[in-house]
Amino acid sequence: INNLNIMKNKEFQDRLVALQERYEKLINRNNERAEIGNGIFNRFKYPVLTSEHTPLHWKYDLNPMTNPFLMERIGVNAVFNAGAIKFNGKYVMVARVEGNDRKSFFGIAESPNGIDKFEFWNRPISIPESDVPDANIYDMRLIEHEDGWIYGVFCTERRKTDVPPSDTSSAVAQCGIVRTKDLVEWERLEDLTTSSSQQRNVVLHPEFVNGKYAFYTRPQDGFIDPGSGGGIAFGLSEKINPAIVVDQKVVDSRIYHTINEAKNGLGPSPIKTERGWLHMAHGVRNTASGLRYVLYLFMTDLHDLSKIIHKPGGYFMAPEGDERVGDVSNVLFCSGWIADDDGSVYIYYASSDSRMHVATSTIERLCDYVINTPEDKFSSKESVLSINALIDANELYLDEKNEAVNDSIKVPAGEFVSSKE
Ligand code: M1P
Repeated sequence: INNLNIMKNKEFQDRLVALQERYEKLINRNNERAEIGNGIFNRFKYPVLTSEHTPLHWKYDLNPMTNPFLMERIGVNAVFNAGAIKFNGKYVMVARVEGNDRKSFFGIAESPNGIDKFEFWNRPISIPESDVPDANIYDMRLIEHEDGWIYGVFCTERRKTDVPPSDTSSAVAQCGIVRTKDLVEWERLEDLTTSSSQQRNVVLHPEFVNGKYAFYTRPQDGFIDPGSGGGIAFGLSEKINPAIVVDQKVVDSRIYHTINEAKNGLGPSPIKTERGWLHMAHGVRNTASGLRYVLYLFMTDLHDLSKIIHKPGGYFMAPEGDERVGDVSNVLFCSGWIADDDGSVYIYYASSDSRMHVATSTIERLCDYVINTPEDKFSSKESVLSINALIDANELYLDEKNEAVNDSIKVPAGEFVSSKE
């Protein structure tokens, strides 16, 4: 028995050392820019948060007496759809952590530089419940509001009550709201009230609008299917607790034969720029291999938040390579970005409901992209016209073999040629 115990203890110790080494290596790995990119943003080689980034003490009973084989007792399936904020000089994500039991919860991870070395805080967040307990909570957007609070708006999912017992999958999604000053103590407010039976992808605007709290909503009839609803909407609430949006005005609707034909939803809270409010959203279309989620950008008017002033055609970012595969394949989803003081933008996006990545850009580049990318004009003929207009404009910069000439003499000195405004 003694020998057996010694062997078990050795197995435990060896496994512990191996697990710790693997974890430390992962946490301390340097990230690298992935490729030459498209000039709009840069991808990075490694995901920034995965299930492997969750601390060992969340998953393993570390007592050799009660867990002699050092088995994983609680599994973490995925880490994705994170909200993001710069807090105390650190790049912080509040990630959706999903256990093997399919329940999601929130975990805070921070990095010194925004691109690697993300490490989870000691414990997941304990979100207080409201009067009706949540079955599942996920996809928190973080908003530093001008009222002085940091808000977390998230989806709270509960089982539908008016269905027969045999229906074990119908659910209701609504918007839960919490607030904090330190990311440690979280106060739960009443859920957002709207007239919609289903509400996901709700975002709070960071500033007051006419002295009121402003929300972006996504009214839907069904849990997954938008039905007659869908589209990113905008509405005001007198108070934050309770927050009640009576009128939801659709700002960006679903459109036939576009990237958001099936549905869409706002991503993180918008970024204020000199040109307008910059928004990131996801657009969904149906395909023979299932739903495809891509990311797109648009800009709203500084003074009329419900008015889109620029909307590039097509997607900003779509799943690529390994990003295409995961629990729900062919999905990119973004609910967090950080605009840094130097104009850099860190875009935290999830791939295929499995892991988090970062892409970097700048406010200047994103505004240039949003303002100067041709709009979707809804037909193949118009797309060809856009390409021909670009070719015509490029003639000055092509040689007789139609190859680009790198001739600075042809660019008038001091003229910024890429902006049409
Ligand atoms: O599985 C893809 C995404 O599906 C939902 O988003 P939406 O309501 O826009 O369809 C959410 O469950 C989201 O978490 C998930 O990533």
